[in-house]
Amino acid sequence: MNSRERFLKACRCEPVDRPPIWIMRQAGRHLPEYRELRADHSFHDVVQTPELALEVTMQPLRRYDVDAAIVFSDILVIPEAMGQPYGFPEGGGIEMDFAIETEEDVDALKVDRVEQKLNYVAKSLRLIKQELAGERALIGFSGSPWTLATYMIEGKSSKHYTKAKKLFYTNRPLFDRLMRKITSAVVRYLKMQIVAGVDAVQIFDSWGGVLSPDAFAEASAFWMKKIVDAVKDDVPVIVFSKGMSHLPDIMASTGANVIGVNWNTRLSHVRRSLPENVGVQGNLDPVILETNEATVEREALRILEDMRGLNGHIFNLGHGIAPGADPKNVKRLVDTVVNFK
Ligand code: 1CP
Repeated sequence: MNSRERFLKACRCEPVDRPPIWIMRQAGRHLPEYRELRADHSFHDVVQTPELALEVTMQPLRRYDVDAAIVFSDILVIPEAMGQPYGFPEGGGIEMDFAIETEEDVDALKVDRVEQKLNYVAKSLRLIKQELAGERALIGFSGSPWTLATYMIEGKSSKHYTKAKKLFYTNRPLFDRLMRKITSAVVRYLKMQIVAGVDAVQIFDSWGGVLSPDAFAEASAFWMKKIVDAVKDDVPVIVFSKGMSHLPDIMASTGANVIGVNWNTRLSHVRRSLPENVGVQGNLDPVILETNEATVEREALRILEDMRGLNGHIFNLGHGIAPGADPKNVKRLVDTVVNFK
């Protein structure tokens, strides 16, 4: 069983020799070779130049025996392709060129040329696919409509998501109008990634957990289900709504094959609360990768033992890796999972 087969079997809750592993945001700032490359190229350059995106995507695969690659890109390429560019302010986080506030703003967003504008992602995916040669799985991704909407409505990274929530609670017609557009752009984008050869896709709903259960169902899960319905016949879909794994019924309503789980829940409990054919992905606390190798191994084994005998587990962190993670610790994590019997 090679890595790609192991990963795909786990997505379908079939038995595997050991859980597959990859790490959310495995390429990027925790790797010195990434920081070195970024000294000469802007983030946008790396994302939009297929040869550079290939290089950065492959960097973690040279160091670690992860079972999957995830294309180097960002969730914010969708608003950018719709006509709302983003940048990086001095103090960190994200800044959009403007915020979406009115009906005119929503109507000005374009959906029809998303594939052409994001064709560089398709090119990167073809290069990566070739390099992986069927040995390791290739994951494509998108932001969820809700998570993208938070950036688009707030106009930047946010702490409390007040503008986005207010629009949802006080102007549903306008909120839904925006969500319909984002959702159809995401569907077109993921279909393009599938044509380019991805083995699976993940929807990053990083800010789903800031909503109450009913608001989450209507503002996020409802729209993710439309995306899952549109692509699930082609490839397995992983839905990661950070901070929502205590509501497995709503998570399962998205129709996802696999649910991403944050670290504050017991993984086996979530797995048993989901329908038999829905797997889980997770859920090591990313901070553990900033400790030491013995701690990493002990905490990884805790999760592996908790999940022993249960199919449908993809090992991962409970959220993206932090820039402060030590590559030695990451290697120990991956080796612990790879050697687990
Ligand atoms: O080079 C740099 O310093 C820029 C930092 C960076 C990186 C490495 C950004 C800006 N994006 C990325 C790559 C990225 N982003 C990947 C591919 C890397 C990989 O997985 O190997 C992926 C999957 C993302 C997805 C992403 N972007 C998410 C969802 C994932 C998550 O961790 O929740 C989110 C919320 C973003 C927005 C974003 N892009 C970049 C930053 C710094 C942020 C977060 C800003 C914020 O906190 O609001």
